[in-house]
Amino acid sequence: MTKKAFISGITGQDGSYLAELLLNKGYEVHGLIRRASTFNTGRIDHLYVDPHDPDARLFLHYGDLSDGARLVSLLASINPDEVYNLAAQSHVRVSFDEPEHTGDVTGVGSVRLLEAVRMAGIDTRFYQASSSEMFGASPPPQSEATPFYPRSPYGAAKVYSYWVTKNYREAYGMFAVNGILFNHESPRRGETFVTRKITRAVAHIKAGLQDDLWLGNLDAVRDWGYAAEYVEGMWRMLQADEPDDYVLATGTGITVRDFLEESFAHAGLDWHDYVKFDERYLRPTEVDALIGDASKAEEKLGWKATVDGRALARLMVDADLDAIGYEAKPWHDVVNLQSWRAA
Ligand code: NDP
Ligand code: GDR
Repeated sequence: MTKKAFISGITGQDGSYLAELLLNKGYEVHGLIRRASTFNTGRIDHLYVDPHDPDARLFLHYGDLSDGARLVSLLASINPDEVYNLAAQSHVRVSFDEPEHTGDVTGVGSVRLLEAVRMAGIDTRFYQASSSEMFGASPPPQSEATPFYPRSPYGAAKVYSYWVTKNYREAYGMFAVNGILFNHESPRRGETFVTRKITRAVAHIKAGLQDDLWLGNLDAVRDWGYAAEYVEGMWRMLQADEPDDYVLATGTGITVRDFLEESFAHAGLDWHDYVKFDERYLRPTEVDALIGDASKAEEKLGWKATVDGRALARLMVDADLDAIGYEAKPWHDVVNLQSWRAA
């Protein structure tokens, strides 16, 4: 029997890697997408097959985590074996600008989906995209046993989702798990998260298309891993014998400044020449240091990260150079690229 998965947030970074992983494993994948006035499926277009094709295994459905009735009817008609709740207003800085919306989607949205599973009366396993932001001010290393101390409306909304997922597990015997994931990045990372903002700027500066890079706090420490590896961990959590909560992380932390240095140096540039400070990118309350202890996931799920923050910086710079058509070869200089663009 073909397994069916339902993914909210399929158009996001993680959703796209997870859809790829599940399709490769033979799943039929159903994704929730928001109606937008322009196409928002760029990250999954390469997976799309016309639904009229008898071999199609990826199906997209309009819906929104703010619309509970739609979630109930969708889940009842799809009857998935696994539900992955990846949808969220996921930007921490933006959550200070839009706290109510963030609470509604990133917090209450999770209970809408859990309740939809219950009301649809389906037997399914549920994954909640919990976050290291829940630890906030609790000092590293952070593990499943570390107390939560969120420092943003986003972090607080994720704490609510964490507890409500755990509550549905205990109250209704649902196979519902929290993956507490530390920062994970990739060439598909949204352009306003700091890693991608940096690597994209490196490529544009190298190509002579950008002069400056405006950033906020460079002292924050993050445990950056590679998103393609983290979605494998999500899947493994739902294949376990018992539902449980797991941290996924690399176990090493570097500062934003370190990531900057590695990214610029990889392209033969010195970041000091380009980076400027803009207080708009500061947060009213910052999370100073996140470094995860993922030993439980290694022991129980056999999951381990292999790409650390510095390797990730190099990988992302290469991808961003490729994306603008810049071949990172010594003989291919900026002048050539500019003439290529003009052609
Ligand atoms: P993205 O921001 O890349 O993707 C978020 C997804 O949620 C998009 O598909 C977006 O749709 C969708 N979405 C937003 N609002 C709604 C809504 N109201 N209804 C339905 N869908 C909605 O996030 P990531 O892929 O990076 O992260 C996936 C999940 O994991 C998120 O919940 C995030 O908070 C969490 N997380 C991420 C970590 C990371 O480092 N990446 C670490 C820990 C947790 P659209 O494309 O239309 O905007
Ligand atoms: P984060 O990621 O808040 O950890 O949340 P982000 O990349 O936004 O910030 C990381 C650190 O970089 C500092 N910073 C800047 N950040 C941004 N976005 N833009 C800047 O210009 C800038 N300058 C410095 C920030 O202050 C911060 O300390 C991500 C999201 O994916 C969440 O959804 C997820 O839950 C957590 O990771 C784990």
